[in-house]
Parts: sequence; structure tokens; C-alpha cells
Amino acid sequence: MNNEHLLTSNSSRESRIIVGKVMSNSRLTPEEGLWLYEHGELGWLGMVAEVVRQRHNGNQVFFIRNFHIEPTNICVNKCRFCSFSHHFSEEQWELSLEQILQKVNSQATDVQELHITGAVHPGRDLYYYGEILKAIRELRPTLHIKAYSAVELDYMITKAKLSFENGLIYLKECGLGSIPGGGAEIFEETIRRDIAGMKSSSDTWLEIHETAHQLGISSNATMLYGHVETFTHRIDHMERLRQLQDLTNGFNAFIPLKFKNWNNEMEGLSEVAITEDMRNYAVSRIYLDNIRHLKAYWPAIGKQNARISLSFGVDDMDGTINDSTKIYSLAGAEDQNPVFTVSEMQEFIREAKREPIERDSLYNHL
Ligand code: V47
Repeated sequence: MNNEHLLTSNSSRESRIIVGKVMSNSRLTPEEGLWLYEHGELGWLGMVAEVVRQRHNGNQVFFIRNFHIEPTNICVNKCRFCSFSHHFSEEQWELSLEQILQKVNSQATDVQELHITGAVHPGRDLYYYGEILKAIRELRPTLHIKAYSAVELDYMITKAKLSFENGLIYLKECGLGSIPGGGAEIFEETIRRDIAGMKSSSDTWLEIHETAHQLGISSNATMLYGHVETFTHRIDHMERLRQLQDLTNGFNAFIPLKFKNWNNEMEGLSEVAITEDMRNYAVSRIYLDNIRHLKAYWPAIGKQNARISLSFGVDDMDGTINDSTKIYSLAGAEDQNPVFTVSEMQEFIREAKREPIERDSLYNHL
């Protein structure tokens, strides 16, 4: 029995049409995407997503040796879902440049990537963040710096009264390697205003990524799900990303981020079930036909759930992280000290019957 037959036996007309499209590598419409969320049976969604994953990435699962630096929790924004900023924490703090460099220095020399993201500090500017990049590059010239979400970039570049293009050119000259996917939240404007207040608009987020891509700076895209958004909002979010990717091809990976409900203004909301996480991975994999990698950010969902996600379209396990991020532990993640050694990661991927591939930030195999 071939795959197509397996996926369409005993099934509805809609599911047969969708399988036909996936098999012939044709694009799904937003209505079909919504149908997947509303009517797709979970096991079937997993099988269809796995067809797409295999087409993009064969049997390979990627990971990187990486660590995070979160420079401050002092933030001009007050997002209702955030447990990290000073608004919801007992203390305000900011790392000095010296402390940042100490953190870089304490990492093994074979670490490939540093991910810098944090809060939007009202007292800092573009040139301060440029100096951070320059100092890190001087210390570790081969370390790839994936830094500053579009929301941080919007604040610092606007404050410097530069165009996004010129601000990004300056940061690239200072050592910026790529841009992380944070700050996307949910693009639909009503929900965005509700959960993320006056944070940069969706159009601004997309414009900054588009400009970066045009300058040869690649990036990631996230989606915060499992709060007050609907399936229609998730499809709208992915549709906007899919359209931008058609133009630029600059997104490396899509990263669904599950809303965690500890210690923030939205703590009255329950977290969605693991089945919903898997449904979301599968639909993302099927719908986003032009973004090659789908990442399970294991500090957010836990290692065991990340393992299950490998059967729902995921091919990227992010990285070793080395206990260097607090964004999720403060929000109630299972892993309060997120660490994955390289051998643990390789074993983990092999247990899922996949081939572990250690990568650099641009997905070259190492
Ligand atoms: O934009 C904050 C999310 C993001 C909560 O590019 C929360 O490789 C759930 O963007 N519950 C920042 N999510 C982290 C981020 C990221 C993470 C991993 C990899 C990459 C990448 C990027 O974290 C924020 C927001 O969407 N977030 N608080 C919370 N309570």
C-alpha cells in the first residue's frame, strides 16, 4: 500500500483533497489549513506532517551547541503573557558588558551560537547594543551571534532615528549574524493588542525581517499559541509568514511557542494539552510549505514532549542551551535548568530512529 492510499483510506472528501495536494507538493489554502485544525484527526495529521518533513529533511534531526544571554529584564513593554520582565519579577536587573563577556568566556570553544534576547530597556540604544556585538566578536570571532528580536530592533533603531535598513547594516557591521524569531506572538492585531499591549505592530515585525532578509541576514519566526487566539488567528499568522517567505526565502525555521501560565497576568488561563501541541506542530509543518525547518523548543514543552513532536513534523531540536535561559523556567517550564549535553541529544534523536545532525546557525552540517 502506498502512502497516499494509507492516508486516504476511510476518509472524508476534504482529507482526500488535502492528501492529494500534499503528495503533489501543492499549496494548501487558508480554508484547508483551518480544516486541518478543526477536523484533522491527530494520528492522521501526524502521518501527513511526516510526509512533508521527510520531503524537506529526510531522516535528519538537527541540533546546535548554543547558549543564551538575556541582557536585562527591564522592559518598556508590559506583555500580559510574560513572566520574565521586571513588571512580574521581584527585582530589576541588567548585566554589565563585563558580565556579558564573562558569560561568553565561560562557554567551551566549540559552542557555535549565542542567542541574545531579553527585554526592551528604556535607557539603552542601538550603539550600546552594537558595542556588545563588537566586544563579543572580538572575544570569539567564530561565534555566530543570533541577536535581538524584531521588537528590540524596532525600539533601538527607531530611537536612533535610522531606517530599519541602515540600523541593520550598522548591526551587521558590528557582528550581527542572524535574527531570532521572538516578538512575533500572534499577528492578528486585536489579539496582539490584548496580550502584548503597545509592542511593535505585526507589520513592523514583518518589515524588519523582510529588510534583514534583503540584506542577507536570515532569521527565524515564532508563534505564541495556546492562549486566547483561535485557529483562524494561527492560520492568519502562518499565512503572513508564508507570503513573506515567498518573497525573501530568509526564514530558516518556524518555532511554535506554547503559552506557559506561571507568574504572569494571564495565569488564569489553562495551558493547552500535549495533544494540542502536537496538532499545532503537524498543521504548521503541513501549512508552511516553504520554511524548511520546524523547531521544537524543548525548554518550553519539555524533553519528552519534544521527542513526541519528532513524529509530528519536527526536524529541529534547537540546541544544548547549557542552562542559560530563564524566559521559560520563570513561566513554569518543566525543565527549570535547561541543559542537553551533545551525547544526550544524539542519543535522544537516535532513540526516535532519526539521524542526529549537528549544525551551525545556517544549518550547514558540522
Ligand atoms: O517572543 C515569553 C515567548 C519569546 C512566554 O529564534 C512565552 O531560535 C510562552 O523568541 N509562555 C522569546 N512563551 C523566545 C524566542 C525564541 C525561543 C527559542 C528559539 C528562538 C529562535 C526564539 O518567548 C517571546 C514570546 O513569544 N514567551 N513568555 C510565556 N509565558
